[in-house]
Amino acid sequence: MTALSITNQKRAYTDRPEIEGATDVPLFMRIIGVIMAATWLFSGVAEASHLPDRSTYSAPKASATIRVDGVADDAAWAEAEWREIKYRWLGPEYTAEDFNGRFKLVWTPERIYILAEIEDDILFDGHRDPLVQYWDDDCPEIFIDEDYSGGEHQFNHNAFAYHMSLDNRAIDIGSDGKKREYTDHTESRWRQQGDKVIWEVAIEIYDDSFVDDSEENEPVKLSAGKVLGLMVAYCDNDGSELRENFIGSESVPTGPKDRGYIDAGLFGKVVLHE
Ligand SMILES: [Ca+2]
Ligand SMILES: [Ca+2]
Ligand SMILES: [Ca+2]
Ligand SMILES: [Ca+2]
Repeated sequence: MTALSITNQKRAYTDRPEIEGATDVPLFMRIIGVIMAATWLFSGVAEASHLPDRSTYSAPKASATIRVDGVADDAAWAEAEWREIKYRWLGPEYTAEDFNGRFKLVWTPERIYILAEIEDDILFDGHRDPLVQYWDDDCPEIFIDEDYSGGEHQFNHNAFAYHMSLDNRAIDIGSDGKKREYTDHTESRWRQQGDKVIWEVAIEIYDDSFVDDSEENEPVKLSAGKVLGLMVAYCDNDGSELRENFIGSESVPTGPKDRGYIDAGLFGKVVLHE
């Protein structure tokens, strides 16, 4: 579809703990992940269900159909506000040319729709298999907590962390601790427009009763007044073994900044309105 700049350059970054994605990860590392989450969930710092100063996003109902095609000319997008992806969770300072991103959100009773506008100097897919180190390839990450409950969600479906791969699949960790595709929850298309990547994703919303491999799962019907937890982030890699930056739409004032895949208490609040 587009020219992906794939390089063989492999630089070892050792300053970031990599426990995301549990398959192939030793048991003790998984236990460390759970202890980390428990520590933050039950420490005095995070007594409430969410960290302080979460953003609130008022999402309008789409007045017309959105075509998920990586082209942002759908009338419904004009009704929604931009929200910046600006908090540096991992990696060194970066330039606006290296990464700049923002998103907006609208909804229908069936799905939420996210439009992300991303500037990234090099698009990189170093691990062609979408289940291998998916967070270390260029990858928008969409975190959704159906009921804005907050809380731990690493190996359960209290919340989802959809990692959108460059081939438009959605990956997260299942309740068995293994990496899985949740592509059937989503519809994803992106295209380059000048120096920007326009990425449209439609997502069906599942609640915490979701069971992996069950035929019985039904997405939640959305309506005005509903409150969800949400953040959008971007894993930026420009040719390294591990991602170089991880940048999100919510601040993380305390604790490990990359723990959104464990702790739904970081998520912002989305309120659906007519
Ligand atoms: Ca479109
Ligand atoms: Ca970049
Ligand atoms: Ca929840
Ligand atoms: Ca990149």
